[in-house]
Amino acid sequence: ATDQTSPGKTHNLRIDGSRLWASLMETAAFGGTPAGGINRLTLSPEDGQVRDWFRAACEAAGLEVGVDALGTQYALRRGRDMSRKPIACGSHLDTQPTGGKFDGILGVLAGLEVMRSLDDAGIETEAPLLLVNWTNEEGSRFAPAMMASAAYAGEFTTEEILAKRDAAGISVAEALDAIGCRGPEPVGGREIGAFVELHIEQGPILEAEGKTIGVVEGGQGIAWFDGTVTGFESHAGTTPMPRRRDALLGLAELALAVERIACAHAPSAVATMGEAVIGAPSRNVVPGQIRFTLDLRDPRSETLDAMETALQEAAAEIGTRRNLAFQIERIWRKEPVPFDTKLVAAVDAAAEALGHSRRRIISGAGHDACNLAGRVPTTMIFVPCKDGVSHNESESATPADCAAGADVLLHTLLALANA
Ligand code: HGY
Ligand code: MN
Ligand code: MN
Ligand code: MN
Repeated sequence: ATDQTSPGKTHNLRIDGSRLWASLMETAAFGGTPAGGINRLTLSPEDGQVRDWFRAACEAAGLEVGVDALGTQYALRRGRDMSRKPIACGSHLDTQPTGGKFDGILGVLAGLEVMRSLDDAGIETEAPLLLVNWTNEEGSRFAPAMMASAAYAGEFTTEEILAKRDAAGISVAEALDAIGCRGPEPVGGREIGAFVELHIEQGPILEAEGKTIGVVEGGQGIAWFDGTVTGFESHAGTTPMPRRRDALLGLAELALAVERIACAHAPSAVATMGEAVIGAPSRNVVPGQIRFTLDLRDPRSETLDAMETALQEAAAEIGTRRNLAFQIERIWRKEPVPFDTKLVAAVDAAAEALGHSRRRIISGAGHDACNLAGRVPTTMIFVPCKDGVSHNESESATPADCAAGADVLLHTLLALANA
């Protein structure tokens, strides 16, 4: 390759937006749903299919693909100076059960498109580049979310993660082996010089303000809880209302209390009771036990603390009044994380040079970048999604915005790799 690393030579380089869009639409078939969404839970057969597609596409683009003990895929593009740590990009290929075509996979396929475009232009970077598919970002099947990147960052041991089980009792180890994607590399074994993740915003701000690029300054804090509320099963026809210990009514009161707790810290705090499963449900039995989950978020740690205290107090008050037993345990907490200011500036400069409207923003969603930031210089790039909707089958984005995000990714990576 001719010496194409000098900035002037790459200034006008752009990714191939239609090739990126074609890859997004092609991979949407893996776990595609009749409503046009994607149901591709981590380590499901559909996840296995998209991983195979991804490996083949990386190899076709001349990348060297490695896999670690949690199935995370690393695709390396060699640079002129292989003594330097690679500049990485990527995201995740797994989705929520009611997922869409862009959450996670846009960051992975935009990274692939960057590699393809550099190849087409015969450009060699100084530092190597690395494209990563992190296992189980969504946390829907196996908690916590952003699991493999958390292990990479040293927050969990590989053994701890392999032992985690889903609702059907299947362990991460068994699920990895079921689709044959447990790799030989140790988790965290690869050095990364910097990590830049492109992602849809999954919120309404960029679209509402007519901005193309979100220059992400950090991620908010997250706290996850597992809870049970225990009352007493009894006959639907013969149990007078005042004598009932109805677990569902208690949980309903708690759900409304949690909404009030979040609104007390408006506009930033959010709270979600995303799962509630009645044990032994029956139309003519007063519910006696319910298992539920809670997800609390805010950009400030102190607010998360205050929300957790208020939650426990509300549960105690409802439990006493309704003669119910609440058991609520925090199973995961991710502190608010600031991204690397130099990298944030590099994204800003790339978006400016490309002439894209932009604004600084904090991520409401958790991302693998939020874990990487604990170990390597990290930042993110956002593009809008329609109506700010995500974790919904109707999730959508435009070809132009996806291409704009990928171009900002391309030029941010070039700036970092040739610095
Ligand atoms: O929950 C999250 O924020 C992430 O998108 N899984
Ligand atoms: Mn995501
Ligand atoms: Mn998601
Ligand atoms: Mn995420």
